[in-house]
Amino acid sequence: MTDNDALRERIAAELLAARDRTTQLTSVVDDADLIRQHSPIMSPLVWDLAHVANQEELWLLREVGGRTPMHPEIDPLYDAFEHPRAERPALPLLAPIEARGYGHEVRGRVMDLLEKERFSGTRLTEGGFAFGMIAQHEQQHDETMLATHQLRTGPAALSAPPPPPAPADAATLPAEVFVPGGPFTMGTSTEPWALDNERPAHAVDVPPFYLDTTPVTNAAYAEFIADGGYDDPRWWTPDGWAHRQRAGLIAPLFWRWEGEWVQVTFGLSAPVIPNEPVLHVSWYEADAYARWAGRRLPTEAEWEKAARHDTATGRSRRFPWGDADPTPEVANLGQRHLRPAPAGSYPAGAAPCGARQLIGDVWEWTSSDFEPYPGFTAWPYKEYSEVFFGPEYKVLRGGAFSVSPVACRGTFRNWDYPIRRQIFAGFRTARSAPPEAR
Ligand code: AVJ
Ligand code: FE
Repeated sequence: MTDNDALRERIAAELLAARDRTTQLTSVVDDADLIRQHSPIMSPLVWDLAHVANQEELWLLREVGGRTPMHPEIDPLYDAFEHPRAERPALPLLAPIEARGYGHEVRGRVMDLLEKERFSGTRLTEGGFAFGMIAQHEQQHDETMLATHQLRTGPAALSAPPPPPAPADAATLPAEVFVPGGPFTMGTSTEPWALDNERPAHAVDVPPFYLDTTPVTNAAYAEFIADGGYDDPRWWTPDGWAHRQRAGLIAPLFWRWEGEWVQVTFGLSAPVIPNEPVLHVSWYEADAYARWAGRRLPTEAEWEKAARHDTATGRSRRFPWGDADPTPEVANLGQRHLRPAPAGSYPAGAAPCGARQLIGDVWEWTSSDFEPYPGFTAWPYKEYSEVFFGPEYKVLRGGAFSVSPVACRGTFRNWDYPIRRQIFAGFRTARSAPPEAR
């Protein structure tokens, strides 16, 4: 088999995996549920369904394949910049059966195109980039659709086996790990399907610091609540406190007090699991917790150094465990389970510094604003990253149980507003090493 044949097979498998997930998420509820808006901050599921097909048509059939538009009149409906999410239910959207048919048509033509693709001559096709970008795009919307499912009320529609129990050593792990100071390589210039905001690779000098070995657990977070953390402005930034007051925050989204903390997960209510990473907290809450704990959120550079820097060789790895793609033994990814695994899980996926679960389980808020790396150029379109750069978005790292492996790596950057809680976000905390530890 030639390298091109292997790439073609990998692409076909990734496109198929994405479509299987999309089909699953849009077939477990009825048409009325697909059309309904479950939250003003989310699109109706039927919008995501046609939007992924429309992006696939735009990038693979039109840009790569040079084909003429199939239905140019629907393009504006599925342009995320023309209509904010709250307006989308009122648009003359394709009905579920039409949206599925459109996706199927596009995919059939893409598979024909892929057969003859040589992956050379243009930057879009080099290494199969545009195909990888579209597989990632559909999987990103599959994650968004999973968040819509979590916001949806009514009988449970999704289920999955629980993650494996915590390994024996989880209870005796050190609370924090040490990451030595010095330069490391952040970002990538070689990962073929890395998106523009992950590029280029560049050296960053990171002073020595300590990082939590695992994400912050529900039990630890419940102590913050019980200690009056939500009522003490000392722990909050001014913006965070104003938001806490305005929004009436008292606990993570989907938590309810019933004599004990109870959490609703995809339509099922159950007591909060103490050793599970906390989920559905805003950046403001994560930041306040860290201050209460006498610590702080890690910067994005600290997070990536902990996850990728191999102190033995000085190289940055693709993932905490090395350069190999994720497997179920090293990380909780891909909606295989519909919740994070207990803190301390996946010893085989630990980073050289000893931190666990940096990839998978929960997205981790960092203290950093979403900004371009030195030497950044927008590619292939400004609306993926560039239009979002600036202080109003905070960076999240590491992916979650909700994220496909194709859209997750040590360099991958996600971002959102500091008030957002429907995303599958938790966090871990850090502290700078005192001078005597340097
Ligand atoms: C990278 C998750 C912030 O959902 O807004 C999907 C991904 N971009 N379609 C988003 C994305 C265009 C993006 N995030
Ligand atoms: Fe999109």
